[in-house]
Amino acid sequence: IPPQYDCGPLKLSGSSNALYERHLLFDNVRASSEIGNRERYEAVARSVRDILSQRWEKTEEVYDRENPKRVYYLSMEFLIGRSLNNNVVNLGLGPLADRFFQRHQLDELALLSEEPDAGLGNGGLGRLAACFLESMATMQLPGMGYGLRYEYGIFKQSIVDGWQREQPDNWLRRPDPWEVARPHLAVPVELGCSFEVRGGSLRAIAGVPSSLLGIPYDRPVVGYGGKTINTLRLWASATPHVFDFQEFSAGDFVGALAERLTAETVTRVLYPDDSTSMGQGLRFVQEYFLVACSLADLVRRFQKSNSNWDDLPTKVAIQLNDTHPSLAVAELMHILLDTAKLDWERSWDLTKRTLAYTNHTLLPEALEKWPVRWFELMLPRHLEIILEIDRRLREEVQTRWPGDNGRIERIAIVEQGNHLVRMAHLAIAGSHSTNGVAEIHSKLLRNVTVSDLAELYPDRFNNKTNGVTPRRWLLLSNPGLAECISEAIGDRWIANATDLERLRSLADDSGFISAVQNAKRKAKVRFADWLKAQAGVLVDPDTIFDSQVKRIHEYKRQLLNGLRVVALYHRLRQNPSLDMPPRTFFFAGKAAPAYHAAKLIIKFLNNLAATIDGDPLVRGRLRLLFLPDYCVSLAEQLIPASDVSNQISMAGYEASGTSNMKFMMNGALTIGTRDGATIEMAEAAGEENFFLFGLSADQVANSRCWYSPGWHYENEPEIRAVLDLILSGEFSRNEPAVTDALRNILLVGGDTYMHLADFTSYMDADSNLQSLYRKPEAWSRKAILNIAASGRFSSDRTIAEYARDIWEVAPCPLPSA
Ligand code: DL6
Repeated sequence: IPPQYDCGPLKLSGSSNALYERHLLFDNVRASSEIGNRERYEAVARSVRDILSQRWEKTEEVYDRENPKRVYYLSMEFLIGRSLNNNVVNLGLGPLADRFFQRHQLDELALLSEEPDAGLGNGGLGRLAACFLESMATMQLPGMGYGLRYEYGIFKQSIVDGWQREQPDNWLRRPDPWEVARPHLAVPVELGCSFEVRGGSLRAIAGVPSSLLGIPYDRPVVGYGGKTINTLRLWASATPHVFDFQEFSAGDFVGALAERLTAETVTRVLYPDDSTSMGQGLRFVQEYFLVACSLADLVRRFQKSNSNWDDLPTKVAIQLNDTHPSLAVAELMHILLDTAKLDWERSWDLTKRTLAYTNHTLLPEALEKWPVRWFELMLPRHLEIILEIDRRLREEVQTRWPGDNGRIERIAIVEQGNHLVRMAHLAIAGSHSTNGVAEIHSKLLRNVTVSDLAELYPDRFNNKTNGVTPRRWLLLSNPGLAECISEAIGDRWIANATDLERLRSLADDSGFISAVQNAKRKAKVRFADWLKAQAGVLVDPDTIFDSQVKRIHEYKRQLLNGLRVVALYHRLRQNPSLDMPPRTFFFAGKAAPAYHAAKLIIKFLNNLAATIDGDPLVRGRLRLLFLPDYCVSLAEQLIPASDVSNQISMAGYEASGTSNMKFMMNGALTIGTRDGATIEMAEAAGEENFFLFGLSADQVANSRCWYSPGWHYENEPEIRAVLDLILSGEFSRNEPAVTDALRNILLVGGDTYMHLADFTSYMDADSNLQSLYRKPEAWSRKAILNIAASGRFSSDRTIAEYARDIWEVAPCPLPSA
């Protein structure tokens, strides 16, 4: 992808001050004495949107005129976070904004924190989608995101008595200054049944077709340099019939509104589970709603500039982010067969060449399967199409491997007996590309999870290792380090992250080492100040900041990290004069509300924190903090401040990970297992610059059947001491249920995620880490080598690979101004 196209600076019509003052007055119509930070934030954000509007509109105009091949990224999740600072920086308005804040005597931080996080995602998958959109805009690729405009994003987490509590995230309570509603582009969506709300839940009425309306809300996606401004289009559900006036006149005032309420329910809330397909009918409707709206919209755009359906794959690439939008296979077939009136062969060929699928997990419980009867009820035509795809696929396998009925059943789309549609199989069969998100993940996907399909279609399978945008995750969130890097090697790295390689030669330069150390210290102090202001919690920047932040899941093994903290605590208590650098352990992450084991882990960590805090013997030497309500904004504060990144999943289970890359870019050293993209990161930086430990994915697979946690308990004294302490109720006084549940996870239940198998090597790696920390120069040298190697994990690289290998799209730059 050619790196840069110069189309001149943004043109400002009118001064930014005038824009701001106009918004402040006319949007509020209130005396200035009554105006608070929220209103000021809105006025600033609207002014920035005004500034970018022409370029945004121009981008679409150029795409319309040039008619390039476009990419559509379909995703049920976009974890955007805040936009104001990101848009200001990417538009190159940083200096202007500084002067502006000064002139108006505005507290920049207070104002920025008025913006709620757009939390339209659960974790890595949704944040990846947001990074990808930003990279596409930066690289001037004609890309567009399609998602849902959830009224409630990922729940707010609070901790009460150590337990997670969930509160709704009403992020749209105040008007969102970034979105532009486009009701004139609304799309009808037909369903084979109707719905009614009864007893608080949604009930389907079979045989009575109904329709919904998808209303698009657009958000700008500003590329770095402000040249291209792409669009994220989010669909909100509505009813085409606003109000039943007859019912209203007959006195049924609530009934008259029921249809509207039911329709709006579809995009009311994001499902807060990242790892199970929960078998919820509403989720199924959400997925179809996204697919139907987005395909209708992009087909309409395609038809505006193209008259031949055969051009579809040369003008349109649709990437399916996980199986969630994989109904697109049936929907596109439906459009081509029933609207365009093409025959089956041609429709199938066009469908496959247009669609591509990314798999993000091997966890069997997360691989979606939907009941056939839901299709019968809601999407009968799609079911016919899926059954025909299934019939032909079975025939193909039968021809290739005659009589191999077992193989036919393993490959089939419709699981006989259970009457389920395997959405991953549908996505693989109906697309030209299936990719995993790190080398090891793609290998396991191909060799284990869907090996039969991979044998049938070997050319479709490929790997695209994830990446993260260095704009948000370094330039914006760690200005001190960003500045120190730019002073050393110039600022080309911002849009060309491989330039960071040039830092390698500075790893032994004492001047650069101390600059990096100062930047880390500054980020730690900044985080400590922020935490104090946010939560009144004091942390000591002179301790090692050791972090594990991600969704709480057994396979991610926050519990293993907890065992490590217990071991260190135990060591200190046994030997108070032990020489150990002081440590602060940070945990943050949300558990799916119905995932009891994950919630128990949160409880245990909070109990542990309280015991350590209450023990004067370890005060100032050991601290554990569980930071509530993990979100993009919290990550932006904590990651730059961290010295140590924990990536400790059971090998073979973390598809890629992306927080690992953010920590690496910010100069944290990783203590981790050989899993996901961490393997490639260690290769890039040199394994000697990582603290790798634990069983490999092969070892895990080979030892699972005979693994015995009891053996480790009996034979490894520190494990026994740690477990005895936990099981004695030391951290859960008067809470025997907590202790029993932990005993069950770690011992009695067989320790499914093999915490005890990896514990000792984790502790050994931790000891190496402590020794290195005592040599600040050597530590910083490794940190620099990590930053230098992190360029490969920019989402620009990932997107360049998708663009070249899967989408075959090229940049479509705006002409020079
Ligand atoms: O690809 C983005 C992200 C990966 O980095 C994580 O390793 C992976 O767990 C996550 N996958 C999901 C899907 N469901 N589950 N579990 O969120 O994708």
